[in-house]
Amino acid sequence: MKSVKSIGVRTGNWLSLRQAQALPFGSPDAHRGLIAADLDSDGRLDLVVTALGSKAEIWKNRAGGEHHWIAFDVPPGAEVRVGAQVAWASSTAGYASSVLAPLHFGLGNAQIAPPVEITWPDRRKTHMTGLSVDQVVHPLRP
Ligand SMILES: [Ca+2]
Repeated sequence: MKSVKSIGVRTGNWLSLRQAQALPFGSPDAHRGLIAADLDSDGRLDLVVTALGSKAEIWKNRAGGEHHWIAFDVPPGAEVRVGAQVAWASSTAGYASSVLAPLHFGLGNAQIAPPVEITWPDRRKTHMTGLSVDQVVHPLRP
């Protein structure tokens, strides 16, 4: 039997199940696993979720706006800093969840990505500046 009492929303607040039913996610479920990835290469992260006793679901991100992004195709163990944002390439992201490469960074209205620092698994570093937005970067190891 599924038991869902609340749901987390983007603002970091929790909604009651009754409030959550008004959101455009369909019926509430006891979701456990999650993968965030840009499945259709439109620059918006989509979600694949699993639920107890149910089939996996794909939640396509249909958010509007003209926000920019940049992504880096790096191996597990690499760390990427884009301005003040940092992300680590890993194949796991918590209980029953995973991460798909590339690492994705939101850039808001920026027309050029902030300075980038990549720390490779062997601790060598690569620095990049002036990168165009809305692209997947395939950096070469030093
Ligand atoms: Ca997408």
